[in-house]
Amino acid sequence: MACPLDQAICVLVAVFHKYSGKEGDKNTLSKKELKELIQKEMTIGPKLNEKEIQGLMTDLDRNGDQEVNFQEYVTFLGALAMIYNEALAC
Ligand SMILES: [Ca+2]
Ligand SMILES: [Ca+2]
Repeated sequence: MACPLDQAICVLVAVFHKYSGKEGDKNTLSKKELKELIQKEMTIGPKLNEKEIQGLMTDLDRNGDQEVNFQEYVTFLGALAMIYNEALAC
């Protein structure tokens, strides 16, 4: 039986690669790929406008190469985990 945490991490990795391989570098998310990932895989996705997605991209792209690599994606997930933790903690 798969362990929940292992499974969750596998999902995080699989989602990244599901979108990163669509165009350009297979191991990084272009702005278009990131946008698609956010819109299709997150509840909040459809609520974000173009400007907010652009802002998110700028925040995530720490090394400024216009692509979100796996390390930058993990930083994003870490920030999300912090938000979820605050939202769920009573
Ligand atoms: Ca790509
Ligand atoms: Ca980058």
